[in-house]
Amino acid sequence: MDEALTITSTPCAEPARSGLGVDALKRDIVDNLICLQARYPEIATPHDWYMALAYAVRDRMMARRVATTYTYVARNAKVACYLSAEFLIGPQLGNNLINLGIESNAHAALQTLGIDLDTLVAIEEEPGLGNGGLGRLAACYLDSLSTLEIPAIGYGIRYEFGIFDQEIRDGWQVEVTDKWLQKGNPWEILRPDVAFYVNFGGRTEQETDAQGHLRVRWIPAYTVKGVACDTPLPGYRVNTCNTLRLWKSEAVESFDLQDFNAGDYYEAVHEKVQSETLSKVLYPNDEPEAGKRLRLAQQYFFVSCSLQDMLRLLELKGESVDRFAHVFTAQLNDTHPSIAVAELMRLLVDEKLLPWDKAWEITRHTLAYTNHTLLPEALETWGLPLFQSLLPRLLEIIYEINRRFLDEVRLRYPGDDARLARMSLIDESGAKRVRMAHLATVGSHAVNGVAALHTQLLEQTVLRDFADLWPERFHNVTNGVTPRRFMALSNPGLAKLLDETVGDGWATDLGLLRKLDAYADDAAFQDRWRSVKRANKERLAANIRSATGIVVDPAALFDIQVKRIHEYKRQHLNALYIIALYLRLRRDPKLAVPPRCFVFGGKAAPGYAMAKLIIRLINGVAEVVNHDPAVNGQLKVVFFPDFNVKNAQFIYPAANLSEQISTAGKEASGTGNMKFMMNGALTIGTLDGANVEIREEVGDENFFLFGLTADDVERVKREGYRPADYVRANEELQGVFDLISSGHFSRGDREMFRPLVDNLLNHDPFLVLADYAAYVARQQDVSAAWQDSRHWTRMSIVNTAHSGKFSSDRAIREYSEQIWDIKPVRIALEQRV
Ligand code: 26Q
Repeated sequence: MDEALTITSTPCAEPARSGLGVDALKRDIVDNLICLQARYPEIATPHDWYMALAYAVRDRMMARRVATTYTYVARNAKVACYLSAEFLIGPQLGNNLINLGIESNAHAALQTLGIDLDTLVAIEEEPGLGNGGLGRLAACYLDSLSTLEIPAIGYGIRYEFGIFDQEIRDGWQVEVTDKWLQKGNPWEILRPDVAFYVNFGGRTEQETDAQGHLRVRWIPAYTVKGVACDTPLPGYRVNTCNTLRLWKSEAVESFDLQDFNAGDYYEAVHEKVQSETLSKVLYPNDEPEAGKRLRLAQQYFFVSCSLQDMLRLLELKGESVDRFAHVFTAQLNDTHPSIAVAELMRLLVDEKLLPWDKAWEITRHTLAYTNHTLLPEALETWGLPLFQSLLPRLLEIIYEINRRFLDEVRLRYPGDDARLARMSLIDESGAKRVRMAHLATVGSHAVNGVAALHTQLLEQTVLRDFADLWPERFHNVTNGVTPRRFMALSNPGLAKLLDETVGDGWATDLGLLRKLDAYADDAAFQDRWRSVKRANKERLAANIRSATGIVVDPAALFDIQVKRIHEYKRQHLNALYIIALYLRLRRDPKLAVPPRCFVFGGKAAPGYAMAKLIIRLINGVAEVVNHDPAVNGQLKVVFFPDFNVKNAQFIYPAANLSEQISTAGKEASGTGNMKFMMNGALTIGTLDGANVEIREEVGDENFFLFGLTADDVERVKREGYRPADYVRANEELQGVFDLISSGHFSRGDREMFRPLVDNLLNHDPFLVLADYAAYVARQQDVSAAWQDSRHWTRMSIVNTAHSGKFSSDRAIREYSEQIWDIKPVRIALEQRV
C-alpha cells in the first residue's frame, strides 16, 4: 500500500493527463487504477490495469478532440458525415497507442510496474458493431479521415449486442450473444446533452399555416429518444481526433408517458422497453427473413438522429439552413441509411419550412451513395404496408419524390412505360415494395461502386437505367484498408523491417513500399523477410493450438480463407480441393505433397442453413484429415472459431496464400484480399472485385489466377449450366462427392451433407463445379511455386511492394476530391485549452 502511494507521488515534470513521456504515463496509470478502478497495484487484476491504461490513453486524446471540434467550428470547415449501420472498429487500445505514437513509452511505463502491455491489449473486447467487409470499411475510412486531417463524423448505432460470438460444437456453428459492454467501455463518452426525438407510426394531417401554406403534420404513435455516444478516433501522428457518434435509443421522459398514456401504466412501461429495444441488437446479413420491422426502425432512428445533429451543428456554426450542403456532405454506406433522402426532405420542408425545390437541391447536393452489392437478394426493398405503418410521413415524401422523378424520366424517354416501371422507386411487379437503391440513387449527387469491375457491372445491370439517364453521377472508388491497423499494429515485425528498408514514412505513404522491389532478389533481405513471416506463423500456430487444440507446423504453406461464410465466396470449392488432395494421399501414401495448413475462419448468418453446413463440412474434413495416418501430417485443416477484427490481426500476417475465390461478378470488392497482400501473401483468385486490380498492380506472374470471368459466368448460365456434367467428366471429383456422400466426413451420417451435395450437383448457382478443374490446376502451380523458396519469397515481397494502391488513404482522397469536395484542416494543439 505504502509503495503504491509512493509510486503515485513520483515527481514528474510533465502535465497530468496529457504528458506523453514514460513517467507521466506511469503516474497517470497508477492514479487511474486508484481513482477510477478503486484498486491499488498489489491487488489489481489485469482488467483493472487495462482500464487504468485505457483511461490514461483516452485522456491524451481529449485535448486533441476538443481542439479538433473547436477548429472545425471556428474555421467553418466542411464536414464529411459517414452514415453507416455498421462500424467494425476493432479493439481500440493498441490502435490508439500506435496512432498517438506512445506505444513504446506505454510499454516502458508498464514494465516498471511489472505489467506486460501485450497482455493488456489482448484483454479488450471486440466491439462487433458490424457483419463484415462493409462495417470494417467504414472503420478503415474513419482512420484515414482522421489521419488525412479531414473533418469528419461517423454516424451509426450503438448496438448493445453486436454480431454474435461464434463457437464450434461438434463441428457446427453455435451462436453466443456478444457481451462487449459487460465490463464497461472506456472509450465511449455518453453525451446526454446531445439527444433527439424520433417519431414512429401514427398518421399525417394536412393543415394551412398562418402564411396560408399547406403543411403536413405527422401525429406519431410513439416517439423514441436517441442519445449520442461518442468514441474519439485519433489520426496517425497528427492532432486531428474525429468522432464516431453512435446513437443509443432511450424511452422519452415520463411526462410524455403521462401525456399520451394517462391511466395505462403498463402500456407506458411496455413502450419504454420497446424504445430501448431499438438499439439493442445488430442484424446479421444474409438472413433470408431480413424484412424486419425493427431493422427499418433502426435505420430510420439513426438516420434521423444524425441529420438532426447536423442541423444542430449548423446552427452552432451560425449558418443558415440553405448552407447545409456547403457545410456537410453525407456518404450513405449502402442503402441501409438511404431513408436519409426522405428524412432530410422532411426536416427541411416540414420542420424548417423550406420550399420543396430548394430542399431537394440541398438534399441531392448533400448526399452520395455507395453500392456494395449486385446480388439481387441483397438489394434492400421494404414492403409498402410495413413502410406505411412505421413511417407514414416518409412514404408520402417518397411518393412525391417518385412523382417528380418519373415526370423527368417521361420527358427524357417519352412513351417508354417499361423503363418507367423499371426505374420507379416503387416496385409494382408483385406486392408493392420501396426500392431503397433507387431512392438512394435519385436522392444523391454521386453514386459509386467499390471496385472497377463492380462499378462497371453496376452501370450495366442493377443501375443501368440510372447510368443511362445520369452518366455523370457514377464514379468508381476502389476500396482500401488502413495500413495502420493491418500492418503497423498487426505485423510489428514487418513494420520494423519496412522502417529499416524504405524509411518510416510508409504507414501514411504506402506508395513508398515500391522501394522494396529493389530488394526482392536480395538474399539477405529475403532471409529477413522469411523470418518475419515465420515468426508470424508461429504466433498463429500458437493461437490455433489454444483455440482448437490442433497442432500445425509453422513450416507448412499457410493457405488461408477468412471472410463471412457464403455460397458465392465458395469456401466449399476450397473444401472440395482439400478432399481431392486427401484422396490422392490415401491412394498413394508415398505421394509427396508439400505440407499445407488450410485455415478457414468466418461466421455464417444464423438463419443461413447452407452456410452453416459448409462450416460443418470444413470441420468434418478437418476431423478426418488431421488424424488419418495416410496423410502423415502433410495436410492440416483448421476452422478458426469466431473470426473478428481482433483475431484477424494475427491471421493476415501469417498467410502465405490468400484465397479469393468468389464466383466472378459476385464479390463487389473484397478487402481481406488487400490485407493479405500488404502482409506478403500471394493470392489465388478469380477475376472478381478488387482481385482484378490487385493482379494489375502486382503483375500476372505474381498472382495465381483461375476461373471464369464475369462475362463467362453469365454466358454459361444463359446457355444452360449442367453442374453434374462436370462431375461425370472428372473422376477425381466424382470420388470427392462419393466420399462426402458416404458419410466419411460426418461420422457415418450419409444424410448430413445431402443438401450441400444436391445443391452442387443440381443447381450450383455459384458455378463451383464449372471452376473446379481450373482451381485444382492452379493449386498445383501454387504447390510447385512453394517448393522454390527464393522465388516464392520474391513474389511475396513484390506483393507487399505493390500494395500501395489499396491504402484507405488513397480511397479517402478520391472521395474527398471526386465526391465530397472537402479539404483537410490542420489542427494546432496550442489553439485551445
Ligand atoms: C441488410 C438488411 C437487413 C439486415 C442486414 C442487412 C445487411 C447488413 C450488412 C446487408 C449487408 C451487409 C454487409 C455487406 C457487406 O459487407 N458487403 C461487402 O462490402 C465490402 C466493402 O465494400 C466489399 O468489399 C464486399 O465485397 C461486400 O460483400
